[in-house]
Amino acid sequence: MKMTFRWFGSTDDSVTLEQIRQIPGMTGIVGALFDVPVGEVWPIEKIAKLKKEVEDAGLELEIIESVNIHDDIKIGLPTRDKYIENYSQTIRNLAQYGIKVICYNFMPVFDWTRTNLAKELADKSTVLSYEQGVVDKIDPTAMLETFKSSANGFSLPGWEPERMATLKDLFSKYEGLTEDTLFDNLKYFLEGVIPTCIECDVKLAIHPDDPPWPIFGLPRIVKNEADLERIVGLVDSPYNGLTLCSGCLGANPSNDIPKLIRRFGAMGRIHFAHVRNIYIHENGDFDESSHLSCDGSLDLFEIMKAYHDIGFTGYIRPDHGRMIWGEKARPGYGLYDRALGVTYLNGLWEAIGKMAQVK
Ligand SMILES: [Mn+2]
Repeated sequence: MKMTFRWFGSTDDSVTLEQIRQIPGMTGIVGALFDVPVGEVWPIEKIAKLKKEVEDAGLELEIIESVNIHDDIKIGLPTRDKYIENYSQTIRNLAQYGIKVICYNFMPVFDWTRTNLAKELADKSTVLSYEQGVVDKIDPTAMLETFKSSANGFSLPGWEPERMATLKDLFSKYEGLTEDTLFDNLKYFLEGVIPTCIECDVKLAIHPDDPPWPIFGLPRIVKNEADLERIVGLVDSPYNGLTLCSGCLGANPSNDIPKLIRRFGAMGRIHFAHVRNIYIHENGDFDESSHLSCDGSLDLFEIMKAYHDIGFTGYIRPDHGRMIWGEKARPGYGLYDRALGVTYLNGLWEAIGKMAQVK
């Protein structure tokens, strides 16, 4: 595996490349261009600048999270062909600079949803949390306001103000869209871009829905094993792959994460691993916990063992962390707790590897 760390760029991240470089075992950055509007081609010059910046810091830039999909593609509007062509051109541009994997999601309107970005735990650390009762009652616009006021001044990927300004309009465009139509639209998108992926040797890796069930009446199609199976079958190519996010899929206790890793890993379809833990309450609400198995509901040892057993050589990142030690950062994306997560995952990996040799 290649240990990586998500970074939002020199102007919009409290964490520096130098700090990331000093985390033991760190090899690369999970980067993106956050100032290119969704649907537009990522310009060569901006990609080149990011690549140089990361490499000058002694790190690699081989994976992008995310190149977002324009809503017209997800809705299936006639204008989608133009956006699919733009996406293909972005793939070509990224390939020129050594990008190997592109993470994306296919969630209507919202990339991810939480009801509290700073829930205080018993140890006074704060975490992102989700309460279904709040989502059931709240208007999405009101949720956006809550997010803005508790994001410590940082932008939140997927909740960009420009896009959210048209929230009502977006919701009306998605009206009547079913899971089946969304699958059809994903297939249309994949059939459009996978030939370019093959030509450029860039693998796509779809991120699961967060949380993995429908919210605000919008359909979701990356929720469970059956969905993942359907997705990898839409275009039968290793370039049509997955980002296996343990914290997202794991929010539904019937998703057996180690089983999913073994199954789709054996098919060579997992290109990116997001590994984090969550604590699921009795009513199904959840908090993002520390990575340690005993702090959450997921067994991180079993998850890392599954990756080890499939001989995983792809990219991995600690995903989110708690806010600890007085750090002020983008919620979920501070330095300290994610660095602790990396060290824990590396520790599990080393132990599992050595134990396997003893046998
Ligand atoms: Mn994730």
